[in-house]
Amino acid sequence: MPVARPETSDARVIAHVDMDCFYVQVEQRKQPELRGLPTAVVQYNEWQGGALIAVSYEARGCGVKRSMRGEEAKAACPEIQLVQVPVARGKADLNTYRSAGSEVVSILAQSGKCERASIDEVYLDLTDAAESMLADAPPESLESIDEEALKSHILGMTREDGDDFKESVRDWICRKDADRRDKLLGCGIIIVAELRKQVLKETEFSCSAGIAHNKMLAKLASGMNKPAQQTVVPYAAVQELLSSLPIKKMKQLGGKLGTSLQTDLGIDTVGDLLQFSETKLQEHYGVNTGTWLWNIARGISGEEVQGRLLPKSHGSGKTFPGPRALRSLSNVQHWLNQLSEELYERLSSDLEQNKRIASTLTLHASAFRSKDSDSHKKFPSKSCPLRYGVTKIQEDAFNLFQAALREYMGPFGTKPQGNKKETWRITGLSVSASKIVDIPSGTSSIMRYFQSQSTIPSCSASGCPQEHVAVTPSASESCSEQKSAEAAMPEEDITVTYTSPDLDNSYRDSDMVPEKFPCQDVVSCLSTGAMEFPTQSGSNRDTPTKTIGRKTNNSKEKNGGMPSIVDIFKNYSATPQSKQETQEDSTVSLTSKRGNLSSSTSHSSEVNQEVEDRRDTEWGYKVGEIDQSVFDELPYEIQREYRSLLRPNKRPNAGKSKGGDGSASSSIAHYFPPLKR
Ligand code: TTP
Repeated sequence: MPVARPETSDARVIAHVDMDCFYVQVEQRKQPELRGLPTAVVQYNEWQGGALIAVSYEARGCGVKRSMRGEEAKAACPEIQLVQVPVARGKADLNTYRSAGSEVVSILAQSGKCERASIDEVYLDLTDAAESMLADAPPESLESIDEEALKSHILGMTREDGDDFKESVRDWICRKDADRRDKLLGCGIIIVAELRKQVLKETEFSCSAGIAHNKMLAKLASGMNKPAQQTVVPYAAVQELLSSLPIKKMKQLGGKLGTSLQTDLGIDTVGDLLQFSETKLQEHYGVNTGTWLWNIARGISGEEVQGRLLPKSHGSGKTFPGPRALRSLSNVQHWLNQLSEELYERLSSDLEQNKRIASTLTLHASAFRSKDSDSHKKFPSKSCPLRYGVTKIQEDAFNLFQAALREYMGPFGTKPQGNKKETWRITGLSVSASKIVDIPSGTSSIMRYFQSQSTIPSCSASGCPQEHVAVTPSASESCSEQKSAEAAMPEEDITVTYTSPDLDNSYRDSDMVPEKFPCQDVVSCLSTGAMEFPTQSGSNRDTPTKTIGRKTNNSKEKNGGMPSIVDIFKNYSATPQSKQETQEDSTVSLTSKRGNLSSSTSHSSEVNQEVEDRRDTEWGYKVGEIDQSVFDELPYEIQREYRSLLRPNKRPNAGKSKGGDGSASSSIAHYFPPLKR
């Protein structure tokens, strides 16, 4: 079946910037005497000197690898300097690295659209900058070209024997007869070299970069020549680059899909994919994946640079390998408390600094059962609406854990020690917060609003509350189970990277969606809204709930005179108004009430209460101030609802709530919940 092709965008200039041995560089900046010495950062764990998580290039030269432990590294390179990762709450504390990454991002972001892809990786869309340069000061018109640019590796560049490398690069960049795509890349080379020098000067960190016409190719190129170098993929070199590239090296093919391509279709390299027609690939993997595979085999990727400087989710995790595995509920609770504290700290600073709120709390764990034929069964991940407040997060995380444990252990109970046949061990725990959105401008009291939430029912240990509480933007979300096979823990205590096959790819900063996750990755999909949450029996999706914004059909009359957020959006974008009307209507009030919120009490009393409550706490919401990016950042189902408001005729089940229960379709109303007791 033919599918719309993504825009090939081969005249775009995209860079992928990747810091070199990042944690080591951060530690070396702290301790300059370590510069130039073989150095490695080791995990917080003294066993055999701790696992190495970052290795300097000097140490790599002596044969030290990231897969080693401290003692092995010492044996390979006796002069190696081992620096322990900073520690807080008995676990690795990555804050220093996060801030260092932010320093880099703030420099790079000045050059164009910038997407922070992980703790030490950034994508840049430099198309505009390159086009301006080409128009105003093309490379051939420059008196000299910076040395750093002349050191670039240009894939497929031909050189005669004896040609000077830098001269060849200069010629390539300045070719008058080059096509426009190459000319733009030539400008990209100069711009990226300049940026990398600026990063080095201002932060003391070196980085490498890939420059190409799309993100996929730029990412592939950035790792090809490290450290402190840049690699360019001209359009003409794409096929050669891909033809020998092992299929598993391709982003999103490191997991099951890559394995299936190898075993089911006998594909070893990306180039091998070319033998298969689009229809054939679609037959095997479905329409979208088939088309996607067909495209990547040709170096086509329509993925845009997102323009996102802040993380999509926050997470805090720890692993308990080998004998450290947790085996009692009280131990699990202890660690969940630590992790939740850290998570809350980060949520609070995100709220404070960036005016952003997260709405979903997810618990991931890895575990094994002894004396059990099914010992590889995955520990289910669980989510519930996120309630602001450290004790609430702690409570909910523990309840989610217990619900997951019950499911994991099956009908024979969860007693770890009581029944010798059924014991469990937890080898990794993490809590993460996702579905993060900006608070619209003009809502200055919202922080007080979130900080003042107190007596709200939590996810119960039996699973999830029957009636969810509209305390967070997506309180209509039910507790959910994440079945994805890729549902790995975001990993902070990185030892797990080397010990648990479940967790491969889930390294680095847990607040970033790891680049290497396939789309079905939990964190990624939560953040992008791409994941469907399966309904869990007993969740509020099965339970009729009433919500003000939806029940009143968005009408002011029915809503006790108070417009819902749905009305605001509707008026703002769908109904053009005269200037006079716009001015009159452009400021509406959303009411907030400190204290308990419930989404399923009597509607009329809620409305009356709301009217009263407006006197208590309220914030003005200027329609003209709604930042359009708010919509893009909204969870998918809310975007969908919003968009359906813009296209009322196409709105599915207009006037009805999804599934007839009123809960699933109330997302916008829940998103900025009206206040009630
Ligand atoms: P990477 O970018 O994968 O590696 P790197 O920056 O150390 O080295 P390179 O020059 O080859 O890019 O990871 C960035 C940081 O993430 C790294 O410095 C430490 C951390 N990290 C882990 O904590 N665990 C891991 O398993 C990996 C791969 C990285």
